[in-house]
Parts: sequence; C-alpha cells; structure tokens
Amino acid sequence: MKVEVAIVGAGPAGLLLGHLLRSKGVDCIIVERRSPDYVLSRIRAGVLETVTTDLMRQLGVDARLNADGMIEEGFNLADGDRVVRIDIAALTGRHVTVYGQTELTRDLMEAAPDRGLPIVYDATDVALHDLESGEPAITYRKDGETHRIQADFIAGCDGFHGVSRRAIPDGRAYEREYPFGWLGILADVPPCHPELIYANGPRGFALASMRSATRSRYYIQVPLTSALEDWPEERLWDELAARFDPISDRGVKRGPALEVSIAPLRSYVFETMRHGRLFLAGDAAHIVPPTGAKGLNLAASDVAYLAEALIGWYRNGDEAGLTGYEARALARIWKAERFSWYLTKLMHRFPEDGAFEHRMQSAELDYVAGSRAMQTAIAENYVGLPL
Ligand code: RFL
Ligand code: PHB
Repeated sequence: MKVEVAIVGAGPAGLLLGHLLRSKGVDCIIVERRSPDYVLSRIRAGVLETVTTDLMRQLGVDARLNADGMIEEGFNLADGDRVVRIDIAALTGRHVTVYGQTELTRDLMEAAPDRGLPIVYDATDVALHDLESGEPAITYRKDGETHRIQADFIAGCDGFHGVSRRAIPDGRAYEREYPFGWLGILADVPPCHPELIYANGPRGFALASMRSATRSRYYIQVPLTSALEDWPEERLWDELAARFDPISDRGVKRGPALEVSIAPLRSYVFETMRHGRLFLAGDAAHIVPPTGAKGLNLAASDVAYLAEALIGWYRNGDEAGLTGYEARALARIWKAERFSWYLTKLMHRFPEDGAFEHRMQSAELDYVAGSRAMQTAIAENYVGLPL
C-alpha cells in the first residue's frame, strides 16, 4: 500500500492531523495500536483553547461541540479559604471551552469514514522503516498478517509511550518528574461550582472541573506511592468535600464513580521533533503536567503547524514549512511547558517544601490577587497563546 502521509496513533493529534490533511486532498492513513472502544475509554483533558475549537470548526466537526461545549469566561485559584478569580473574558476578551477529550476524539473518529480518512485499529508490532530515505514505511501486524505502508512522510502521533520518538537516534530529552500524581474521579453529579477551581492547601492540591451541568470531574494530589486501592470512593469524596465545601457555590455532591484513575505528573520535551521523513507531534514529543490544561491543546497546535507544512510541500514543493516545523512548534511548546510548570509549582504541596516555600506560594497568590498585570499574564497563557 502507498499513501502520501502515514500517521501513527489515533489520539487527538493523529485524528486532527488526518482530517486537516484530508480536507486539503492529501492522501493519508492512521494506524492505531488500540481498539476504538479502548481509545474512547481514556478519560483525559477537559479544557479546550480556541486554537483547538477553531480547528474543529474549520473541519466542520463542531456540531456537538457547539451544542454541548461549555463556555468558561473565568477560573479560580484558591489557597485555604481565599479564592482568586481569573476573569479570562475581561482580561483577554476570549474564553476556553469545557468539552471532554473523549467527545472530541469521538467526533473526529465518527467523521473519518465520510472524509475518506482510513483508520486501522488493533494494529500490533507497529514499526517504522527507512526514515532517512525518500520512501519511509510503516509495518504492523493485524489478524495474523504483516502489512506494509509506504509513504512520503510519517507523522509520529503515538503519544508518550509510542514507537516514533524511539526511532529518532540523536534526540535530547529535557525532563522534570514531580513527586506526586493526580487521582481523578468522573461522576454524574452536578459540579460544585460553575467554574473550575484549582485549590492549594495543607492537604495538598485539588481541582474541581466538569464535563457538563450534570457531570463532574475532580482530581486530588496523591503521593507517587498511592494506589487506587488506598482510595475507596467514600474516602475520596470526604477529601473533596473537605477541600471544596468551604469555597464552592453548591458544595460537593456525591455519586457513583464512572471512572477513577491515577496519573503521574511530568514535564518533558524531546528535541528533535524531526528525523528524515519522520515528524513528531503531540505527547510523542512533549508532556506537560495537567495543571495548565495544555497537553491536548499543544497537540492541536503542533498538528496545525505540521499540516500547513505538509500541505505547502504538496501544493508547491515548498520545503520551508517542513524545515521550519520544529522551531515553530517548540517556540509554543516551551511557553506552555513554562506555564504548566509555574502553575504546578504554585498550586501543589511538594514533600521537600517547608514553611518558607509555603509562604512564598501564599505571597505569590497575594500578588496575583492584587495585580491585574499578573492576572492578565495567567489568563493569556490559560486561554492559549496565539498560533
Ligand atoms: P495520545 O492521546 O496519547 O494518543 C496517542 C495514540 O497513539 C496510540 N499508540 C500507538 N499507535 C500505534 N502504534 C504504537 N506503537 C502506538 N503507541 C501508542 C495510542 O493508543 C493513542 O491512541 O496523544 P496525543 O494524540 O498527542 O494527544 C495528547 C493528549 O491526549 C494529552 O496531551 C492530554 O490528554 C493531556 N491532558 C490534558 N490536556 C489538556 O489540554 N487539557 C486537560 O485538561 C488535560 N487533562 C491530560 C489531562 C492528561 C491526563 N492523563 C491521564 C495523561 C488529564 C489527565 C489525567
Ligand atoms: C479536566 O477537566 O479533566 C481538567 C481540567 C483542567 C485541567 C486538567 C484537567 O487543568
């Protein structure tokens, strides 16, 4: 089989890239290791920047996003009983949209057949070949047979644990691991507050988020040694009530969990994002801690740049976009890394921190509370830097 662009991974990065390329007539295929159900069972991001919602609109896959997406004009940073509201609409004239990654993924998956975007699910032993030649290829196994796809270019959109980054022999990783993870719970109960609240306090960090007016998403900071068995649902709800009852509008409502999971926190950037005819995009190349809600949005901006570069190459043989892709993407990635790291440091309890560091966090939030300039800096990063 021969295509113009072979994409590894059908997460948000791979799906968005596939649709962007197909919308301009570029012939491509996506090869995904997991099943469609498995891909949709991963509960992850919830907050979309306009960069991401604009791409969905440009692709015409925005019907459910327009109907169900919740426009958020502000969010809150809390510290003990104090709640500092960041009025993103007043400070930036823009907003973010609460719409689950699962829903965005579903919209892109369901639109794929009509747009002529083939997706091969359940592909095992995916391997990349001849990346430095003009005819790179992907092989994979499915239903007991080995398949080979030859392409002009390969897009590595296979996430942090994929094969693409590992196929680059001479990259450098810049990395910071955090000494805690986030324990998340999704439940069909009304959110405790109309807007997101990121809360820091003596018991650690907690986040109140949502998916709709009737579905809540909460997270708490847990030690890396914590296991799901340590957190029976009642204990988790007690903890959330202790954190959010004093500062939220309605208090925490309890209900059976639809999903509970623990994710470690990490900052990670891999340079280089290109090797011969292979280009990395999304979590394959970088990870941010979820505190800034940037991971999915960065995947979207990477593929917006990459699609533009590939389309330029196919339209008029212009290599400049491909040559410049990495520098353009990294400029935005490092700024999102900085913001996610900054909010993570401001809002979490680090085991190595003492009374001095807690006073520093408190002084920083004091300064934010009293300074429109600081609030603007936070708001413009949260809402997303321009492409
Ligand atoms: P994904 O979503 O990991 O998709 C990669 C796909 O590649 C497949 N794959 C392979 N396919 C073929 N061959 C192989 N060898 C393969 N290896 C892997 C995988 O099965 C998968 O389908 O990466 P992508 O597309 O780059 O998208 C990135 C986002 O998923 C990620 O950045 C966000 O979810 C991060 N994130 C958040 N981002 C936000 O923008 N806002 C948020 O509010 C937010 N909250 C979160 C998050 C991530 C979380 N976790 C669990 C990591 C909250 C959490 C808890
Ligand atoms: C979520 O709703 O899952 C969510 C929201 C904001 C974040 C991270 C996750 O920063």
